[in-house]
Amino acid sequence: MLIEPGYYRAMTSKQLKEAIKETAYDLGFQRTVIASLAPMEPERQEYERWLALGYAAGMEYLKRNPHFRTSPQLLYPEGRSAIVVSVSYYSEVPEPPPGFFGKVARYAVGLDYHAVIRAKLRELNARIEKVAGRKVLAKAYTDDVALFEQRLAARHGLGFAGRHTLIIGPQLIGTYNFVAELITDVELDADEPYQGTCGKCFRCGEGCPTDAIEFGIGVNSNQCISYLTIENKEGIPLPLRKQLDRWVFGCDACQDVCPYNQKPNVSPWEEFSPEKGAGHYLDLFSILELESETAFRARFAHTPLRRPKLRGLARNALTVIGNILADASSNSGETKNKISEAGLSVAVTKLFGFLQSEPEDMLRELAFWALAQYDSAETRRKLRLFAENEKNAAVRQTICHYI
Ligand code: B12
Ligand code: SF4
Ligand code: SF4
Repeated sequence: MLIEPGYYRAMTSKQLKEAIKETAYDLGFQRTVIASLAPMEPERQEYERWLALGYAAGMEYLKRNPHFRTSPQLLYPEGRSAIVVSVSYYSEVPEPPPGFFGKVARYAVGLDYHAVIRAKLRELNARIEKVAGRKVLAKAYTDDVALFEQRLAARHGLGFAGRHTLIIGPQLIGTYNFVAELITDVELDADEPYQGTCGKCFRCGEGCPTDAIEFGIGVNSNQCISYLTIENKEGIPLPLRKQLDRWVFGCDACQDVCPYNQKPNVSPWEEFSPEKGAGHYLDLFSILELESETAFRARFAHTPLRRPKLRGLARNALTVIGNILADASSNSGETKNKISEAGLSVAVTKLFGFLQSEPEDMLRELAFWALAQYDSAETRRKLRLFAENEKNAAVRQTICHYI
C-alpha cells in the first residue's frame, strides 16, 4: 500500500510504518527499517577499541567525539525515529580497455551519492508530509561521519555486519548498496535486528589484497586500498603499491568475492550509472595531464572522485601506471592489457615529462618509482641522470633504492 493523501490520520502506527516502507521502495530504496534513536552503547565501545588500535589511520574526523557518533538523538534533538534505507549502486563492470587505465570502485562510477540520496530522502519526506497533513521535521544523512551508520543499520535489521564489516542485506540484497537515514519527528516502532551470518566463509579476508580485514575487529584503514586511494593525504606506502594493482579509486575486492553478492540488483537510479559520472575506468595519463585543481574540479564535478583532489588522484594514477609497467616488463597480467612497445615508449616519455615539471615531492617520488618498474636499460640510465639532478634530498635518497 503506497501512501495516499488523507490516509495518515486514520492509520495505525503499524500501517503507517508499512506505508512508509512501501513508499521508500517505490522511490528505489530496496530495503527500509525503522531505528530508535537510543544511544548505541556497546557499539561505542567497539568503535573506541577500533580507534585505539589506530585503525582510523589519518581520518582525524573519525577520532573526534565517538560519543556523539553513537548518539543519534544528539545529532537531531527534534527526531523521534530514524527511517534507515539501503539503495543499490551496482552496475556491471565491462572488460578493461587496453592501455593505461585504472579501475574505479563501483560505488563511485556515477554521480555523487551524497547529493543524489539526500534529494531522494527529501522526496520521501515530502510524501510523508502530504499524508500527514503537517510539516514533518526531518534530516537526511548518508555516509555522514557524525553518525555510526552501519551499526545503527545492523541494530535494526537493515542487514547484518559481514566479516568485511559491510552491511549484508537479506534475500541476496548483498552489499553493493549505500546506507542512508531520514531522522524524523514521526514516532515509529523500531525494527528488530536481522539474524544473518557469514557461517564458515572467510573469503573476504582471503581476497583482500592487503590483509586489511581483521576478523572480529574490523578493517585496518592503514592497509585498506579504499582508504589509501581516497581518504589518505600522504603517499602510497611502498610495500602496498603493488597490491593496489589497477585500483585508482576505491576497491571492491572484498565485496566481489562475497557469496552474498552473487545476484546483485542493478541500481534503480540512472544517477548511479557509469554514463552519468566518471565510469568504471579512468585514463590514467589524462589525470596526470590535468593542469590545475580547477581543471580537475571541472572534470569530476558532482562525482565522488573529487574527494582526494587532483594531488590524490594523480598519486593513485602514478601507482597504477607503475603496476602496469611492471606487468608489461614481466609479460604478466591480462593479455588484453598488453600494450604495444610504441605505447610503452610513449608512456615512459610522458612520465619523464611529468618528472621534469612536477613541483610536488610526493608525486615526483612516485613517478620515479613507476618508471623504475619498467625493465629497460635505457630508462634506468635516464632515471639515474634525473636522480642526480633531483632537488629534494629525501626524494633523492628514497629513489636510490629503486634504480
Ligand atoms: C570510515 C569509513 C570507511 C573507512 C573504514 C572502513 C571500516 N570498515 O571501518 C574506509 C575508508 C577504509 C572505508 C572503505 C569503504 N567504505 Co566506508 N565508511 C566509513 C564510514 C564513514 C564510517 C565507518 C566506521 O565507523 N568504521 C568504524 C568501525 C569500528 O566500524 P565497523 O567496522 O562497522 O565496526 C566493527 C568493529 O567494531 C568490530 N567489532 C565487533 N566487536 C568487536 C570487539 C572488539 C574487541 C573490537 C576491537 C572490534 C569489534 O565489528 C564491527 C562490525 O564488523 C561509513 C559511514 C558511517 N558513517 O558509518 C562508511 C561506509 C561504511 N562505507 C561504505 C562503503 C561503500 C565503503 C567501501 C565499499 C568503498 C569502496 N568500494 O572503496 C569500502 C569498503 C571497505 C570495508 N571492507 O569496510 C558504506 C557501506 C555500505 C554497506 N553496505 O555497509 C558506508 C556505510 C557509507 C554509506 N553510508 O553507505 N570506509
Ligand atoms: S576494500 Fe579492498 S583493501 Fe579494503 S578491506 Fe576490502 S578488499 Fe581489503
Ligand atoms: S565474504 Fe564470506 S566472510 Fe566475508 S562477509 Fe561475505 S560471507 Fe562473510
